[in-house]
Amino acid sequence: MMVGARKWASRRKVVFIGDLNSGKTSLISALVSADSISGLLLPPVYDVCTFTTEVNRRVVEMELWDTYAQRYCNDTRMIAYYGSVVVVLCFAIDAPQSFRTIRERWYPEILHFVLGAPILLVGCKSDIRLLPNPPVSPGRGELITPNQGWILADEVGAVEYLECSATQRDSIAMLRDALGRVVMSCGQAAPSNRADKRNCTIV
Ligand SMILES: Nc1nc2c(ncn2[C@@H]2O[C@H](COP(=O)(O)OP(=O)(O)OP(=O)(O)O)[C@@H](O)[C@H]2O)c(=O)[nH]1
Ligand SMILES: [Mg+2]
Repeated sequence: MMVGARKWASRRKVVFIGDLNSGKTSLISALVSADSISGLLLPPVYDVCTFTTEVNRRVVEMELWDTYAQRYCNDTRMIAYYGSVVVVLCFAIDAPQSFRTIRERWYPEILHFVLGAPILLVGCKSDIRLLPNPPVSPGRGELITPNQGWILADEVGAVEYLECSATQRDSIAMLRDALGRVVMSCGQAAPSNRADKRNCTIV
């Protein structure tokens, strides 16, 4: 379909995965809201929302699927995985446990359910790095460094690694552009058991 000089590409599914409190919902809220978000972010009203961006004058429409880490939500997460063409894998830079879980839980799960979907690795809550005395909760340890993020991105074969702040909207535009490019480079929603591996081209 053509609208003016812009072409519309069909809607594609993107799933957001990561630990409890890693910042998935806030990231989605920041992506879909035009204005800056300050203070506490609202809990999700919808678990799926549509989001439109433009890449090379092509309108890319996505379905952003929010998920929950809890075991009792495994079934609904499976539904979210089904047919997703891109995975946004989130951890919070102030929660090393959420970083470790990427390796131990989320990456194996992704390989199992959406093998071949490109991964965007996102270090959420990057604003915390800029605080004079970053609050490190008991048992949490040090903040995750950008270098650690890049190493993990390499390990999981992520096509991009970004650090974002949903509250400050830092790098949200970069995430939107990266998502648009990656989604655009992928084919139509595919069945979750497809065997081809990372066959997308980044445009
Ligand atoms: N400082 C800071 N806090 C954030 C940011 N994004 C989210 N938070 C806070 O982190 C907490 C968790 O954020 P959510 O977006 O609900 O995280 P989630 O991954 O959706 O959590 P679950 O749905 O419970 O799995 C909330 O208290 C947010 O206000 C951010 O960019 N910076
Ligand atoms: Mg959430």
